[in-house]
Amino acid sequence: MTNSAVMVKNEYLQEVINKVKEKCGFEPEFIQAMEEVLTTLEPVVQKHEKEYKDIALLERLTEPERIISFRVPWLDDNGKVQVNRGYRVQFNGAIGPYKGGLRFHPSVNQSILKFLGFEQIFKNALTGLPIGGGKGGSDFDPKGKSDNEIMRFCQSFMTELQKYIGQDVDVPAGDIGVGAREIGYLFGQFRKIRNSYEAGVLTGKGLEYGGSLVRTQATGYGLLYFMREMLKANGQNLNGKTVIISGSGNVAIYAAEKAYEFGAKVLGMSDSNGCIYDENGVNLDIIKEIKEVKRGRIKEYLNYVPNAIYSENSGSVPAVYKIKAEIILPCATQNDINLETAKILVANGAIAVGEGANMPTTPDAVEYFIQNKVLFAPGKAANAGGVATSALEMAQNSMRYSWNYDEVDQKLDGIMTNIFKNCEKAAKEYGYEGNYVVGANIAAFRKIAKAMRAQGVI
Ligand code: NDP
Ligand code: 2IT
Repeated sequence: MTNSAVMVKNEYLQEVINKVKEKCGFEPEFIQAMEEVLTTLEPVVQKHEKEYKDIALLERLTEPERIISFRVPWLDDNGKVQVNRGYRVQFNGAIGPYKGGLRFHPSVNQSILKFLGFEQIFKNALTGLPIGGGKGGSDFDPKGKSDNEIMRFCQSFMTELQKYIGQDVDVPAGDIGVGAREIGYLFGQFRKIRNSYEAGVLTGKGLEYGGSLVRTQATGYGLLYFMREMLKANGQNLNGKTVIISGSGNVAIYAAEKAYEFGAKVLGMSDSNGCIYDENGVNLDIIKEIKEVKRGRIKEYLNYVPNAIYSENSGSVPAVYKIKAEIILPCATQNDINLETAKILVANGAIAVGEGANMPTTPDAVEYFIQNKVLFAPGKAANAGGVATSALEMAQNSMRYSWNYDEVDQKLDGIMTNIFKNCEKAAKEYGYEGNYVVGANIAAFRKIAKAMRAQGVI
């Protein structure tokens, strides 16, 4: 059902998949995300085929409303002009203003941003909040750049982006390589150019200038709230479980924090170079010091805990996934867990996988987990806590008021619990009990399809 090689029987659906593949042949990540979603929608499309076909619903759903691409020139510290490419993919605004993060990473291209924007439509629908789907970013590499270089880049990026965004139009936030520092510089430039304090134009802001409590923690905490519900529904819990987490950025750190709160033990974390293994449980204060304060490499953990083990990545299985654990939380990037890795994880006794990252598991690996009865929490549901809390930040900005920590955290917990219940229910309704991949896609799609149909052919 989730394997992209599987042909669907419904002719309309297959025709749309084929057309998108033909048109977007050079966008492998987008095709992967599109095919993963569309193949799971077959039971719904089968039921409403004529209705959807008449209004070209799937054709419109797979075509972004707008893609903006622009030049980003900036001066480095040596006075040399550098040029990057910026993007914003405004994929679908049927449910609310386009909403989704900005990614700054050298790998960024249109395919990656279309995959992320497409996923975001569904994720945002699942939150139950009024936000459409979008994503943006740049091939800019923040690694090794000075604070001033980051600021000049963000200012140049926003000088162009500000033409296309607004609190009722499109609301960017962070993603890989974009955190509180970058959002601050982006917001400052937006405010200077527009001469207007439109706090709701960006989320993930600092608490002093319109940010929301819990937004920093939200994706990681939300992932664990979803995991708690998924385990509970299957007669399990997190207490005493061993955990491995890929990544050591925003999502990974706060996933680890909540995992500890729920009584689990994090044995390993990673960055793009390699992983650390600490049999006593990874010390998060040290990880925060290395990553949030020093912006260093995870290998530096050994300077603090000499008994820990560092393994450099090599080959097609990232080192962190060779650590034996029960709960697997991929919180780094896409296509991190392939079939080979999935087989190792299952052989090592994994009981559940929770995608903190977007599309970290390849389709054949997802299939393998599900076949082997490993509980699988798909990213568009399990990592929706970040964008949900962004929507709560927008709500607070509109009210010109802020909720306290417990209020936001309780709302986040409620939203994640609800998302789990909706995925569980939709899966069951269509005969896929326990398959939260199918459940998430169908629950989200039904809402988007209704909103699109109601608004006519636009
Ligand atoms: P960060 O930039 O804070 O951290 C990214 C982490 O992933 C770093 O540890 C990075 O290591 C690691 N990584 C490993 N391989 C790669 C690679 N090839 N490309 C990029 N990073 C890599 O990002 P976030 O924690 O915000 O994002 C992590 C994932 O979670 C992404 O998939 C993102 O789309 C998703 N996500 C984020 C949300 C948010 O609110 N921030 C919300 C929902 C999903 P290194 O430092 O070596 O590059
Ligand atoms: O992938 C994601 O959901 C994010 N990077 C967060 C987006 C947001 O608008 O908070």
